[in-house]
This record gives sequence, C-alpha cells and structure tokens, in this order.
Amino acid sequence: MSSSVKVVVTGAAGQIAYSLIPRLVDGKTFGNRKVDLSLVEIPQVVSKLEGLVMELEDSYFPNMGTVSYTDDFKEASKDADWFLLVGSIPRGIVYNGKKIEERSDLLSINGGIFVDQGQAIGSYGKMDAKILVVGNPANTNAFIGKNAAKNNSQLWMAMTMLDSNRAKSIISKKTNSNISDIKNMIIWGNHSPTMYPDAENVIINGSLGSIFLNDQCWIEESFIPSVQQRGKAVIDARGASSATSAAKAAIDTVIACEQPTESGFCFSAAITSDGSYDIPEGLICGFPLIRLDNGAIEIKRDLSLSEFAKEKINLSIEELLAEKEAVEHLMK
Ligand code: NAX
Repeated sequence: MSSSVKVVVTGAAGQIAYSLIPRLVDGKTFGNRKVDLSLVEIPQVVSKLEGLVMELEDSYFPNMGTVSYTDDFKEASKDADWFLLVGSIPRGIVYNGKKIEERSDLLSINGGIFVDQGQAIGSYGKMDAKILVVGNPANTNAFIGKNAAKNNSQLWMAMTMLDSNRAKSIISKKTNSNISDIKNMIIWGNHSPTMYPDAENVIINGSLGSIFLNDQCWIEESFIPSVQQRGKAVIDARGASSATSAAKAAIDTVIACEQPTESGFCFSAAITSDGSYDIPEGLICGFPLIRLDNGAIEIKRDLSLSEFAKEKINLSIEELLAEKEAVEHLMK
C-alpha cells in the first residue's frame, strides 16, 4: 500500500467540507498514511479556501501532506485516489436568474457539473480511484458522473451512510442498545425521502431485526418515516442542512472502504447495480456492501427481503428510473 493518499474534495468552502476536511488528515481515516489534499471550489468562492488552508496548517496534523486549492477540477484530479464530491448547487438558490425549486431543475444543473467532473476523473484520476458523491441528488449525480468517466476500474458511490447512522440512532433508543451494537443497517434505493431503511436485516445485539423488532406498526409509522424525513427535521430545527453528521458519515464510508469488512457484516452505500436483488442493472442504488481483503467492494448478496421490503424498494427504484429519464440528455 502506498504511504500517501491523494484526496480531492469539492464544495471545499461549504458547511459539510468544513467538518470533513480536518478529519481526513487527523490520522484516523487513513491510518499512518500521509494525506495530500486537493480542494476545489467554484471561481467565485475559491479564494476563501486560503483561510481554510491557513487553519489546517495551524491545527498540527502530523499526517497532513500537501494542501492545494483550485477552481480547475481537471488539475485537481491528477492521480487522485479518492474523490469526495460534496459540491453542488442546492435547492432554493437563484442560478442564472432562476430560483431552483424543482427536482428536475436541480437534476439538470448538477447533472451538467457531474458530466465534466466525471470526464476528468475517468481521464486523470487513479485507475482504482474511489468516488463518493455527497452533493444532491447524490445517486443520479453519481450515475451521470460514472457514465461520463468511462472508466470501469474506478468505483462510483453515492452516500447513504448518514441515513444509516440516523437509523442506527433511532433503533438504539427504541431498543435501549448501545449504538455500536447495531450493525448491517442498510439503506436501499435512492438517497431521498423514498429510501428504504431495512429494519429486518439490521443486527441488534447479535439478533436479526426481523426477530428483535417485531412491532410492524412502529416500523411503518414511526421508524421508516423518521429516517426518511430526518434531513428535513434537521433543517427545520437548525435553519441549515446537516453538516457535521454528513461529514462524519462521509468519513465512515471512506473507512468502511479502506478496511476489510468483518465476516458476516456489511455497510451502506449506493453503487452501480449488477442486477442483484432484481434492481435494474446500471442504476446507482443503495445496497449492503462488503469490502474484501483484496480491496474490492462487493454487494452482499445473501440478505432476505420480505414482500413488504420489496414493495418499498420498488418505490425508490421507480424514482431512480424517473431521474434517469430526466437526465437522459446528459448521458450521450
Ligand atoms: P454548502 O452550500 O454549504 O456548500 C456547497 C459548496 O459547493 C459551496 O461552497 C459551493 O460553492 C460549492 N460548489 C458548487 N458547485 C461546485 C462545483 N461545480 N465544484 C466545486 N464546488 C462547488 O452545502 P453543504 O451543506 O456543504 O452540502 C453540500 C451538498 O451535500 C448539498 O448538495 C446537500 O444537499 C448534500 N447533502 C447530502 C447528504 C447525503 O447524505 N448524501 C446529506 C447532507 C447534505 O444535505
């Protein structure tokens, strides 16, 4: 294994990145390796990164390697091992004179960004680069980026770890368990309010959720909607979207991909479907994943899905298919 790792972070002057970037160099995420950071922002904002770089330098991170910042994504991409694509245009802002409120507008604007970034990653990133899309709509942005990259040796993911962590927290309170005793908390489908948090395959203190959590009414009326709507609840309470928890979830995803998964366990992220669990091939969908000893990331294929689960996952798949159709013009 190389003694250094190069990580590109977009949206580096944003809320999530401010919590995320220090954790990349704190010696826990990548172990002893030196971490070279390449921070990317849009031209209007890029100069602000000088202040962030000053803070990083002042923080005494022995594992921090080189730090650079730019608005040129191609330049940033060269030989990068990891891409954390956090930057995107959020809903509600005025973009080119138009207020962006519809999901279709959001898909189109951000889709365009991910075509360019995907092409650069495919051409200039390392052949075994891993890409985690955080910026919304995360699954479809990853779908567009992967298509543009035309490099099947790289791994594209969209983040569902925050949803998984939220679900673990709810289950730990419900069952009076320690959060670390809750494993295999999988989020199926899209990172959107149609996601399906799987309370049947979750493992709580060594027992399957389908045995341990036998209150279907709580699952349907409280657990699932609470996970699906948690992002909105945070915005309502904080007046801003989840930032610290999103950054922690991105770090958790990187760590899950860097270290072999313990036998029998899995973690949550969205990757390209290979048709497993009858999910249409090619869609970027939330799955149970394992990181093998050789570094490969695979779908764990031995979970059972009830009819209820299949119905819920199908709703999310329908949404992903509709998003795919809405961005067809970007897939040339
Ligand atoms: P902020 O608005 O604070 O920061 C976003 C930053 O991205 C801005 O500084 C902006 O200038 C930059 N940016 C925009 N286009 C860019 C481009 N083409 N290249 C580089 N930088 C670019 O948002 P923040 O709170 O940090 O959230 C970032 C994204 O994460 C949003 O799309 C948000 O919806 C998404 N989230 C995704 C989550 C997930 O679980 N997948 C959860 C948290 C969050 O809602």
